[in-house]
Parts: sequence; C-alpha cells; structure tokens
Amino acid sequence: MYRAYTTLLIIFVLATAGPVRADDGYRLWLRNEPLTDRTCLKECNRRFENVMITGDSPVLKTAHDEFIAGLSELTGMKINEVTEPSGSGTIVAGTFSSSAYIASLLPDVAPGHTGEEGYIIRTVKQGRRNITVVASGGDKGVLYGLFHLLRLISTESQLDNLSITERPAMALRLLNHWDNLDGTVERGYAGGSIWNWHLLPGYISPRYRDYARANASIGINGTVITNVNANALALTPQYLAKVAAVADVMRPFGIKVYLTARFSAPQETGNLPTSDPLDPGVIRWWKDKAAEIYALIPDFGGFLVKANSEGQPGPQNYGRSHADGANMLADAVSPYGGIVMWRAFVYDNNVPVDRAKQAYNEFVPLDGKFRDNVLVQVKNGPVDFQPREPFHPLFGAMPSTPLMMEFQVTQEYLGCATHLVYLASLYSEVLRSDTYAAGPRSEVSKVIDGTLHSHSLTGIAGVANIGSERNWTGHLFGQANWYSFGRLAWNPDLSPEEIAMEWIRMTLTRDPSIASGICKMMLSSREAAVNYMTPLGLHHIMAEGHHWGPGPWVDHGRPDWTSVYYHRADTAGIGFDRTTAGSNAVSQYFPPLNEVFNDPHSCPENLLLWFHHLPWNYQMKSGRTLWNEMCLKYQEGVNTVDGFRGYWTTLEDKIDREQYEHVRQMLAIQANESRWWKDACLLYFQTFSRMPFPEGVEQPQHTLEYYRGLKFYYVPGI
Ligand code: GCV
Repeated sequence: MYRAYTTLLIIFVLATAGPVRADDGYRLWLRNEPLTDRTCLKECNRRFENVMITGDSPVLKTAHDEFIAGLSELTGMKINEVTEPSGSGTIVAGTFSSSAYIASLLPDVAPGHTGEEGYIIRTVKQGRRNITVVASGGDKGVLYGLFHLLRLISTESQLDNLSITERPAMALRLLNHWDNLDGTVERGYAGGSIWNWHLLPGYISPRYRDYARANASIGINGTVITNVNANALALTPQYLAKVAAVADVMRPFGIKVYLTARFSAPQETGNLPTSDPLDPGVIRWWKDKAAEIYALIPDFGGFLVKANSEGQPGPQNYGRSHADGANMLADAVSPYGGIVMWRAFVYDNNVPVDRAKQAYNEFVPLDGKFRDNVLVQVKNGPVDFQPREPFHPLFGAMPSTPLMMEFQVTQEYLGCATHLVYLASLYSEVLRSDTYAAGPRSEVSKVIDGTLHSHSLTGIAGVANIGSERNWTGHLFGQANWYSFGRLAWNPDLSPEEIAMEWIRMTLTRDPSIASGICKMMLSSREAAVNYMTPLGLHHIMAEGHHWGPGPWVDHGRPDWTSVYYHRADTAGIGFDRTTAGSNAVSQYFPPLNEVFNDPHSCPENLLLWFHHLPWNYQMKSGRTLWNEMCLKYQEGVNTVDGFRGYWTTLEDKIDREQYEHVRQMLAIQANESRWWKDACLLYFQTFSRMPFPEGVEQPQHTLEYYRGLKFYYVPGI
C-alpha cells in the first residue's frame, strides 16, 4: 500500500512539477509536445477526430502519415480514418483533381487558384458537422496545408471558422549546403556534414528523412547538397549513385536535389583538354552528363555554380563571359526541366578599387543575355554576409534576368553557432528594403518574387547551418534561423515577431508570457550583435581565416581580404568613402537612394561608415561625437547580451531543463565574446582616435597586444 502510494506520488509530482523532460533538440520545431490547453484539446476532438485524406501519391502518403502522427502526438486522440465525413468533425484533405468531393466543398474556388504548392484551409459547416478542408492544385500543396494545420494546433491557435489561402511567394525555396565530400562543412559550426558520403548509397541515415520532414514543414522544396567550392567528383558515377539515394529520400517530401557544378569538371574527370564553354567537346560532355544524371534522378533540380570567384574555375579562364558559362550548362539541363543558379558573388584576381562594386560591374552588362532557365543568385549585400550591409545594388538593376536571393543561415560572421542571433530580423530588413528600381515600393522582395519585372522563375536560397550535431544547428536558437528562412521564403511579408512566436511555441514553450519574453530577446539579438561587432556601418573587421572573433588590425595579404581595406581608420577618421567623391559605389543605387547614401546627414546612421569616411569628432544625431557614439554602441551590444543572460536565468524550471542549460552556457560564452569584440575593436580604433572612452563604457579587460596576440587552432568551419 505504502509502495503504491509512493509510486502514485512520484507520478503526480512528475506530471505537475513543470518541465522535467530533457529535450536534446533533435525534434526541432516538430517536437509536438502534447497540448495542455483544455479548450484547444476540446476543439481538436470536436473537429478533427475523423480524417479523410484522398490520393495515394508518395507526397500525399507523406502528408497523410505526417498529419496522423502529428495530430496524435499533439492531442493523444484516437483518430479515425474515414471515407466520408462523419461524427462532429472531419478533416478532408486532397487535391482538387484527386477528389470531386473536395472541389464540391469549395465551389467558389477556380481550378488553378492555389497552384501546385499553394492551398486552402477552410471550415465548412454541414448541419452540425464541421468539415475542415485542406485542398490544393498539387500534392505538395496538400502536404504544406496539413503542416500548416498542425502548426495552428501546435501553437494552440484558433481553429474555428478557418479561411486561409496561401501561395508561396518564391518558386524555388532552397537550402545550400556548403558540405564537402570529405564530411566537413565550410563555415559549418554544428559538427560534420549530415551526408555520410562514405556509407551512401548503401546506408540511408534516418537523419535524411528527418531533415526532409523538417524542411517540408516550412515549405522548403529543394536542397543543394554539395559545396559551391565544388568537387568534380560529385559528378562521377560513383557519387551520382549516392546523390540518387539522397534524392529518393527527399522526393516524397516534395524536395528536389541539386548539385554544384565544378566548371573544370570536363578536364578534371572527363579528361578533356579544356573546359571552354564554347568548345563543342565540352558542350557535349555536359549534355551527356545531364543525360546521365537525369537517368538516375528524373526530378534532378539542376546546378548551382560559383565561377571565377575566390580561385574557382569559370568561363573567364577561357575569355568567355558568365553568361556563356551559365547558358552552356542551362542548355544541358533544359531538356529535362532543369535550371542553373549562377552566383554573382564574384571577384577576380585583380583587386578592385572597391570590392563592393564588382558584382554589379560584371553582371549588369549581362542583363538579358542569360537563357530562360538561368537565375543569377545574389548575396543579400554587396560584400559578404556581414552583420549589416545595405542590400545588394544588383537587386532591381537586372530587370531582364531572374535574380535569386542568397542569405546565410550559418553564422559565419555572426559568432558561429555560439551566439544567439535571430536572423529573421536581418532577412526581413533586406527583403523590405526599397530599391526604387521602378519608383517607390520596389522592395527587394518584389524583385526576387518576380512581381517587379514579371518573372515566373523565382527563388531564394539559404546557406544551411545544419550539421551532424544532435540538435542539428549547434546553438538551439540556430534552429529558429533555419525555421525563419523557410517561413520568409514562403512569405517575405511575415514579421520576424510572428515567426519567432511560432517557433518558440513549437520548440520551447506555449506559456504566453515566457514566449513573449523569449521573443523580445530574439528580436533584439541581431542589433546587439551588430553593436558589439560592427556598429554604424563598419564591416569586414573580423579575424583572418576563421572569421569568428575580431581582427580590425588585419592588414596583410590580398588587400580586399584585410580589415584595414574596409574600415580605413586613420587619425583623421574612419569609414569607407563610397560617395561620388570616393569609390562612387553609391551610384550603383537608384535615385533617390544614391543621394540619400551620398550625404552623411541623410545616410542612415546604421550604414554611415559603410558609405562615408568621417572625422572622429563628427557630430551624430544624438549630439555625441562619432567616437563616443561608436564606443557606446559597442557597450550597448555587450549590455544587451548581459540582459539576455539575466533574463534567461529567470526561466530555470520554466522550460525544459536541457534546453535551459544549453542556452544558459551559450549565453555565458556570448557575453564573454561580446566583450572580446568590444575591447579589441575599441582599443584598436583608439590608437587612431586618441580619445578616451566616454562615461558608461567598461574599461577593457586586457591590452590591445593581448587581443592581437590571441591564436586559435582548429576553429570549425574553415
Ligand atoms: C563557400 C565567403 C566565405 C567562403 C565562401 C564564400 C562564397 O568568402 O568565407 O567560405 O565559400 O564566401 O560564398 O563563395
């Protein structure tokens, strides 16, 4: 009796004592923690106890299995599979063509309204019975619609009178893996590659499937599984068999596989004397290669190419243009519906006056010269994924060419996987920037979603932060960056706040006040990182090679790989003069932006030193000198992270203990590293400003010599 009582007591304590589970993060935002809200559970019982999903294609089968599994995990309900609506509520899901019944439930919806990937979720009343219809013109739309419904349930959102119509803004929503065939990941901080090339195709890791379902749940429909610094071996028969095995896992989740193409592959693995894109032998080689790939992978997506950049081979090696190279590959894959994504991140061996201008100078003259199945993939800013850059001036400047956005999800320049930096704020800032290409309201999002210049081939890519670590992304909050990339690729108008709240509710907690506290922290985290790393438009002042810590003193080697090239600090002032009197990069922007950026008084202060070289005592809008403002910005960044640490400790016992402890330790590292950035940068810049630190700025912990002397070995990602 006593023993039974004790057991009962233990069960009671476990069930009521708050989060005692240990969540290692593997399940991402799909952890489907059982609902506790009684009203929501009652609603689910009333509306969703019967499920009728029509169609039996592989994607619809995935949709069916995912929905049934998700709903059972969330609600614990016994779900009845029915062939016609019954009971008090039924979910009816399928394509318009798979079921005349579905079409009859939505008589006002014209065929084709949702497209293949969009969907409608609607509550239809039949007497006292509630039918929730999830319908699409294509199988993938049904999959995405059911994941949307699961998200509504998981976030305990309102479930009655649903009337939702969704269509993705971009056709191609891709992850780019900078994963090498040797299992390392360039700029990857979450362990090794998830692709086990050695064991493929014989062994299919369960992780591939879990990766696919996570991506499908946020609408990602393609993955480039190899590094843009490409290895020609990936295109050999041995490796193509491995790629085909990965594609087989991705297909039922609506995800296409793409590869990077090494431009010199015809010579390296094909034994041709040249890789000249106009050479008939080379053209033949790529056509045969495409035929070989499509025989193995009928839905192969196409190629992503980095050419004539950072030592990669390309058409310019043969005196040909980027368009010549891209078009040759495009012709090879076009019979199969494949595409080519040609990167605009180029810089050649001659150091330009201003690297920020180079991509524009090389690509604008090629506008209109690419085949219809080519997209030019452009990084969000003109230099390289810095904590803050202005949007890339190519957006809007190539009206006859589909431009694809490339964001970095992995945090190469944002503290690697150690810092909590919520990137939806960065993505959204860029997507919402007005290019003025066709007058006001010509936002970057309208360039890439094709509406500004009428393109139907549209896309967006995110350089993945995914690795072999158990929690996928190293830092738990890195998952939010993967999640928000997918959500913004689907709908660039979503706010960082609503995306964060979805992610928090599905990943961490449904408690409204805790969720909003965590959300606040996430929303201020990107600005905090900008402040403690590169405030006021500073950029590219990181350490050499690993790009993790500060290195404003880096001054040797190729000039446009140094820091001094970018900050140009001297006793007169600091900043890169890109005005009409300087490198004139401002002229690459449309009016009135070029004028706004050209004048330090109208230039947004958060980009001031990107465009201007200004004296240390230049007066800022706050009335402070530039030097004082810079010092206080660095300090503000540090203080914000200290605030995160303090706030996080209030969550002990309120969220899962493993999640809590993981983030607690990461924030402690981030707080130290934010001081490292502040101290190193301010001490270095002080050698030029020769001014004291203003009140409110903590004294540096070490000397400049100490920071300059720090050496690190084996930093991941190089
Ligand atoms: C894949 C930066 C990174 C490189 C990366 C390159 C690119 O230079 O440091 O690691 O190479 O961008 O985007 O091609």
